[in-house]
Amino acid sequence: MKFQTVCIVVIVTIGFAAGHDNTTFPDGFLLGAATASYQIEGGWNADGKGVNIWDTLTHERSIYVEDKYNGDLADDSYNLYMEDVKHLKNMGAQLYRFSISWARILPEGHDYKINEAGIDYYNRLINALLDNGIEPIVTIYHWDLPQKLQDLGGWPNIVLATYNENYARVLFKNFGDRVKLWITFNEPRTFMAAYASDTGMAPSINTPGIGDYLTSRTVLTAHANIYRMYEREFKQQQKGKIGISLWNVWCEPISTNQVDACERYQQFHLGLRAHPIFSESGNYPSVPVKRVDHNSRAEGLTSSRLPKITPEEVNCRTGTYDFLGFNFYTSNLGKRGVTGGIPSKGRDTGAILSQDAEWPESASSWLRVVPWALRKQLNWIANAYGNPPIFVTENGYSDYGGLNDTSRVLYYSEYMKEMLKAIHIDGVNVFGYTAWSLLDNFEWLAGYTERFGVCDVDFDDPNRPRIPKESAKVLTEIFNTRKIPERFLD
Ligand code: GBH
Repeated sequence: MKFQTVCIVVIVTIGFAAGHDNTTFPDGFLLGAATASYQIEGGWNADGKGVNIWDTLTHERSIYVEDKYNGDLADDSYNLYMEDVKHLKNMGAQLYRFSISWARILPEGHDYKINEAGIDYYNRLINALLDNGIEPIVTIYHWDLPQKLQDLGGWPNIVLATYNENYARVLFKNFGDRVKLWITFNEPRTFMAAYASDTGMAPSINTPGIGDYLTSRTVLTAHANIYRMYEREFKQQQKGKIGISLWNVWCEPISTNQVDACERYQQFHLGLRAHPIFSESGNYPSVPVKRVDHNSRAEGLTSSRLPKITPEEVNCRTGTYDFLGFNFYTSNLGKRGVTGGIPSKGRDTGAILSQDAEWPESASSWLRVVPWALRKQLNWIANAYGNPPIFVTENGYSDYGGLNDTSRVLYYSEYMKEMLKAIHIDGVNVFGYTAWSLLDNFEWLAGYTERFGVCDVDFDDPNRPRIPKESAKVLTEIFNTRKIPERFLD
């Protein structure tokens, strides 16, 4: 504790010495916007693309999607990507985070059949970005698993780690000469939950407390193997950086005697993935292991539902990062208590969550506006993992649409202010930020009913015109001046 206090004081002094004020982005800080393939591309069966689990879910079980709609056309970025590049350029974005559709590159998931039209598409996009001075930051997997791999059981099947590594190699080979920032996975926490309920995200498989932990294991194996493979085969020549994007919701103790419930929540929802990669132990944090082992025994199981990490795996995993990607939107209130079926991760976690009715709402039931929580969460990460370089890969706000998005403008300015306090006052090592999202897009199970874009898209118009909202104009100002405008300072 003492040591930390000393560090913070030193950093503040350096900050002032260099002439920074707390509402200015540090030199070299990267600013841009983000999207994901299934949410924007469309072209679901164009030019040899294979079927993925979101095609299957939206076509066969559209009842799960709020407006029964799908990503068949979405923003049509498969054809209109130059429009996206134009808007990024107009905003002064330094970088663009997008994801690659696995089934567009490898229609069946395996690397024996490469779809050249898919390679061409991403080559055109990457080259257009670079021609306009925008750096690509590429997510290798943002939830659109090739259906053929789901047919083998999907992520709970450990063999997917190998197939995922083979897919990543195809990307490094084809795009690594120009792409220098890579993200292995977007939000394992979210897509592991897709194996814990049959009314949820694709593939919507009901194996709670088991399939979700197996998914988590496969992801950790794949991430580490991809990192090591890049080191062995590409890094020397391509000189890129690799991270993983983790999602978490801050947990604020509902009262001062409930701190342990929120700490446990952090360990289950963030620590289970972050600890093996970012801590020196290379292993799971101890609290979740003990609790899942205990519950497994109580349920009469001979082996724990949380598969152990072997000593060889520990060595391979720790330090497999150049940065920690972090997606952050909102906060919960937490207290001790048991919720969820037997077995389930919710039950294992032992925290009951709610939100404060005073926190301003968005169009998404889970998302309330709680800017200070970002600063607390960033500090939690910095303290837990030795202050690693953090890239905020997602942060954003949903409404029901419209160009005059005052609430989103406030959301961005308030969250950015808190992030800058974490950087300047607390010394947290955040080096980049991409706003979610560049465009209104297919918001998964919410379909097109919730809008996260800073550019409006008209989904009734087959030409999918994009129009910058008020928030895009404010981000333009922030990206260009590299500080929070005077009028948003209290
Ligand atoms: C991110 O997920 C995703 O990376 C991105 O693709 C997405 O568009 C963006 O956020 C906005 O949601 O319907 O009550 O079951 C953030 C985490 C996980 C939040 C799934 C919504 C579903 C809540 N998301 N969750 S619910």
